[in-house]
Amino acid sequence: MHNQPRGDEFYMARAFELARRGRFTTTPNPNVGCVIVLNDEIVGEGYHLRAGEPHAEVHALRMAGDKARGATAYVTLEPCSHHGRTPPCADALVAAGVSRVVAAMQDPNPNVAGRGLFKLQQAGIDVSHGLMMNEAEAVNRGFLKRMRTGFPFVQLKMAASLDGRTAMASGESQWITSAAARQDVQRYRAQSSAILSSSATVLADDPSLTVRWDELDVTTQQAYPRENLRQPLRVIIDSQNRITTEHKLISQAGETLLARIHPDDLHWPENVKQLAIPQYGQGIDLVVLMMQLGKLQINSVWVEAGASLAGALLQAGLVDELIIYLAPKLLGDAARGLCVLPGLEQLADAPQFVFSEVMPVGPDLRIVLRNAY
Ligand code: AOF
Ligand code: ZN
Repeated sequence: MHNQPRGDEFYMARAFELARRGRFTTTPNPNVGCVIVLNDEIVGEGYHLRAGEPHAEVHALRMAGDKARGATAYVTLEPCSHHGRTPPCADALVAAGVSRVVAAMQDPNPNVAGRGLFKLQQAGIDVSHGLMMNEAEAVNRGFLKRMRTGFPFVQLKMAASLDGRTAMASGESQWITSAAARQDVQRYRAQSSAILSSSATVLADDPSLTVRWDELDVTTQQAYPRENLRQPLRVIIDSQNRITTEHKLISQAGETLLARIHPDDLHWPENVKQLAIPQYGQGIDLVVLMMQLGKLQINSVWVEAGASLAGALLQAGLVDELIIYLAPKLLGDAARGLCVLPGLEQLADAPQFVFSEVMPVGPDLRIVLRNAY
């Protein structure tokens, strides 16, 4: 038991803990958590697990029952005001007789955008927002970017030697980084709405580009029961129609999207779709691709590709975050470099980043960087 009343931040922190439980499954919806507190006691808790299923507030209200009357609801995102796949949470909070609502941030979804808070206020509820906003931004980077800009949040993953090389001159490249780094990649894949790669990578390595539950680390497995496993959309840039039904990823669980200049009329399995994207230079227009993925409600894109696509995405200004696994090896200057940046001649034009995290992962280092602007 406790004597001192616990502050708003304590309960909001709990709501964020709950929200994060949805991180593998809520896409295209955001991660949301809700805590209902009466007389300094938590009487209801909930989080959003999957689109189409109840929102966080509904779970928390169900648990609170009659104790919601006169209580305070802490929500990590403004309660919704619209009829989507589910009815408005603002109405449910009003009906339950909640007397105060604290939202970490407003929901930029144009269907909501302040109307949820307004509805609550109109019903005489004491409403505030703007608590732990850094957390609120961090937990839904993809959803928030898509709602604000129409574009998904893009993470570019690369693996390199200490001298920034990715493969020997011969092309030999498998397993530059450790098994621990590959396990870490599985966790990132599991949190992404989509995995993006190129036909060059598919032709070279024939990857599955799936999340394999058995390969997740134990902590992630505990947070993400096998029966909830979701396969991110696989997006393959295939401007020359080189992918065939023989490639491994085509027969994997989940959906595959082939981004092509000229879709063909061959008979593809029902979970494989083609998306027509205009040509730009040697390939497809990557900006249009990202915009189209946003329209398909893709919140976040995890890129695993070679030096050409990596460079092209960087030069198009489409990368929000770089994740580099650095192996403690030297491959020498004949080995292949991390990314192709055609036309880059002056240092002043070099893409620039800010380190945001450095973390040992097994024998390797994981370095996370964000854009300098
Ligand atoms: C909330 N609580 O737990 C979530 C919210 O189609 P629907 O009904 O699932 O609505 C999805 C939208 O609702 C989503 O885009 C976002 O604006 C909001 N998500 N809102 O009050 C929740 N997941
Ligand atoms: Zn809602």
